[in-house]
Amino acid sequence: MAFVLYNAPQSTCSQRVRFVLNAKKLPFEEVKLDLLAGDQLKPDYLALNPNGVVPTLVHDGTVVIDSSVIIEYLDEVFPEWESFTPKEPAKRAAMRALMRFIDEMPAAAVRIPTFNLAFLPRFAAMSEEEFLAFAESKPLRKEFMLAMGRKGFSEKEMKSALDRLARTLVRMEDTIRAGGGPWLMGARPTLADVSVMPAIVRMADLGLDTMWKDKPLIAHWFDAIRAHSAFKPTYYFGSLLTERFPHLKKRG
Ligand SMILES: N[C@@H](CCC(=O)N[C@@H](CS)C(=O)NCC(=O)O)C(=O)O
Repeated sequence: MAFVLYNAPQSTCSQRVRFVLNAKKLPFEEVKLDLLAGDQLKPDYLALNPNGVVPTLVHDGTVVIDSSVIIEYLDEVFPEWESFTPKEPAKRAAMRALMRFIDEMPAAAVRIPTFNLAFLPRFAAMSEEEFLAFAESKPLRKEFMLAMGRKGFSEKEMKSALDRLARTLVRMEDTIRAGGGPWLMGARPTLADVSVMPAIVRMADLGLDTMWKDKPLIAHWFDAIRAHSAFKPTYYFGSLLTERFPHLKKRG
């Protein structure tokens, strides 16, 4: 049994997969791609993942793409050590509904402050032609890059992304309360917790953790996920933006 994970240390989608592999104590070879250099757009990688994004998992020759699909696959094939999927179909459906919400809302919204605050200097340093060619070569993220441009997302777009993150926190707090906590669906973590984890970690990394200062259930949830044995090996040094981009630290 062999796993190869094509990913990037700081990639939120990759962090979901590393967390589940670590929780299940499944050893994996990690191939680290430099996303700002465009490793994800090279022909060899596009042959594995035509979306030109990370992560991609290769399990004994089987290629699985998309982080939500990968973590469901791992939990189905290896329920050992810790299973992150409830047994009852109704609860499974509720978990999957949360995962879709998370992919659509916080996972997408958190990219806006991430790119504006962390990655923009890299793009601002490119010529307009270089930048347009880079954007053009992205199968999934071309429009996102063009909307951002070399000057970054507008204040209006930043505000709207922060509003979507704020609405996610309300949904999270309500969901934890309804299930009795400390996790989204009650006493055990599920794939929904794993799905939302990187967006919440990213918010804290960008100094946005003040957004849940009046939400003790989220603070408690955050403590619980950070205390999970899979957390530390997932967030090895270089996984946080503040560890990779010194200009973010200077912001305080
Ligand atoms: N739905 C996909 C999204 C993957 C995705 O957006 N990956 C980002 C990193 S978190 C990426 O590879 N970005 C590269 C790029 O924008 O060119 C998944 O969950 O796997």
